[in-house]
Amino acid sequence: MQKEYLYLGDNSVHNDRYLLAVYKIIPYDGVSLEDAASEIAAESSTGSNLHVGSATNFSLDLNARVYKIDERNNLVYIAYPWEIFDSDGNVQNILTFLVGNVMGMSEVKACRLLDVYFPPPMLVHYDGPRYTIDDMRNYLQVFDSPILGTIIKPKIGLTPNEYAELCYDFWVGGGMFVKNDEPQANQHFSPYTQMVDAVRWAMDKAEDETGHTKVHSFNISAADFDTMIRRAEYIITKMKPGSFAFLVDGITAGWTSIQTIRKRYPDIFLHFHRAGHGAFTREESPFGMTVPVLTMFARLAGASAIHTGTAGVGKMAGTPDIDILAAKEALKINIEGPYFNQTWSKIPLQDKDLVAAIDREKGQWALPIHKFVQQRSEITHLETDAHDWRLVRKMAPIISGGLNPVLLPEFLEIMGTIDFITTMGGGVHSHPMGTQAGTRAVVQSYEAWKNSVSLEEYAKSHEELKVAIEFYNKNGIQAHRLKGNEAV
Ligand code: CAP
Ligand code: MG
Ligand code: MG
Ligand code: MG
Repeated sequence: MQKEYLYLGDNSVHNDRYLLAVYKIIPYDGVSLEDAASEIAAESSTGSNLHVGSATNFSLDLNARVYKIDERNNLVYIAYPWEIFDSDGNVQNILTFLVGNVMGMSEVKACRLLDVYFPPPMLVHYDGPRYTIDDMRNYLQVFDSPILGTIIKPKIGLTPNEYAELCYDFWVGGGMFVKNDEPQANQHFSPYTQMVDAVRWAMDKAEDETGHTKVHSFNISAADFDTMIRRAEYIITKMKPGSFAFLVDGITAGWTSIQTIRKRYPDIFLHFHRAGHGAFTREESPFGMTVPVLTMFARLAGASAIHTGTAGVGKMAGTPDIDILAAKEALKINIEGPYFNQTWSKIPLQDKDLVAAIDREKGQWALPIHKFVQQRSEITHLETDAHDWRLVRKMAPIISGGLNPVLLPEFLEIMGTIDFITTMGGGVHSHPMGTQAGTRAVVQSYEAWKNSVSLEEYAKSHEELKVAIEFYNKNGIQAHRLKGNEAV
C-alpha cells in the first residue's frame, strides 16, 4: 500500500491542473483494489514499489492521485498533474507514464485504460491536427459524400506499373483517394521512387480524363527518420501540393514517427494507420487501452486521420458504441465519453464563437445526412476561424477493414455523418468485373443511400452495383456482430 498516492474524495483534481484517467483494474487474490490502485498510481507517476526517503516536498506534490474507486465495477480514477509530462508536447511520454510499466505490474491480472480527460490548458502544448479533412475536401471539391477511397490489393507484390494501373482504374471509376497498404515500403519488386513516379503518371492521366483532382496516401514508415524524410521529400518533389498524404504506421513505427512528420510537414495530410492496435485495444483484452482512448492520443499528436473501425460491420472486431465513439472523439469539439466529457477547446467554453461552433456541430450530427450535406459548405469559414486558436482541429475517421459496397449503407446508418474517409480494398478489387466496376459499385451504393433508394432498386439501373450485390452477399464479410464483448 502506498498511501502517499491515495487521495480518495479529493475533488481539487478537477481544477484542470490534472489529466484524469480511469482504469479497469482487477487485482490478484490477496491484493485489495485500493492497494493495487496505489501501486499503479505510484508506478505511473513518481514512485516505485518501495517508499523512498529521497522524495522531496516538490516531488511528492507531483504524485498521481487516486481520487475515486468504484469497487463494484473495478474502476480506479487517477489524476496526473500534467506538469509531469514532457513540456514539448510529447504524446509518447504520456503513454509511457499511463500505459507503460503499469501494464506489467504483478499485482494485477487486468489493467485497462478506459477513458482520459485532457484539460484545456494542457491542450495548448500539443500540436493537434493541422491539415484536416476539410482541406482535403477543398482540394478534391467533394463535400456531399464521404471521401471514397481504396487500398490497392494485393496488399504487396505488385510492380510499380501494376500498382499504378489499379490507382488509375480506381480514379477513373469515380474514386477519390488511394492509399498504400500498411506494409508497403521499398520492397525490391516495387522500388519506392518508381512507385511514386508511376502513381504520378496514373494520377495525371486520371485527372485529365475525369476532370477531377485525386489524392494518394503514401506510406512513408521506414527503419529510421532519415529514410522517412527522404521518402517524404521525394514525394514532395514529384507530386502536386494537396494531391498526396503521408501515411505512417503509428503503432509499429511509433508515436515519435507520427509527431516528427506532423512537426516537419504541418501542411500535409497525416494518415495514422493503426496496424497492431488490436494487441492492446480489443474489448476482450485484460490489458491496454480502448480504441477511443487511442484515437484521442492520435488527435493530440496531430494526425489528420486515423482508422477508427467499422463498428463491427466489416472484418475487424469492433462495436457501434466503441467505434462510433472513437469517430466522435476524432471529429467533434465536445464529446461525452464513457466517463469524462472531453472538450477539444483550448480555452474555456464561454467564448461565444466556440459555443456557436459546438451548437452547429451538434446540429450537424442530429441532421438527416442529406440536410448535413447541404449545410456543410456554409460553415467552413467559421469553422476555420474557430480552429485557428480556440480549438484542437478535427481529425478524420478512416473507415476500412472489410467494408464493401453492400455494407456501406449499413455503416452510414450507424455512423450518422458523412464526414469521414472510407477505404475499401477487397471491397473494390474483388468485384467480378474488375477494379473500375468495383469503384463504380461503391459510388452507386453511396448514391442509392443518399437518395434513400434501396440498393436492390438502384441496382436495377446500375449493372456494377447489381453484380456487387450478388457477389458480396455470397462472399463478403458478414461480420459476426460482437455484441457486448466480455470486456474485462
Ligand atoms: C483494409 C486494410 C486496412 C484495415 C485496417 C487491410 O483492407 O487495408 O489495413 O482496414 O483495419 O489491410 O486489412 P480491406 P482498421 O478493405 O481489404 O479489408 O481500418 O480497422 O484499422
Ligand atoms: Mg522505471
Ligand atoms: Mg491495410
Ligand atoms: Mg474495422
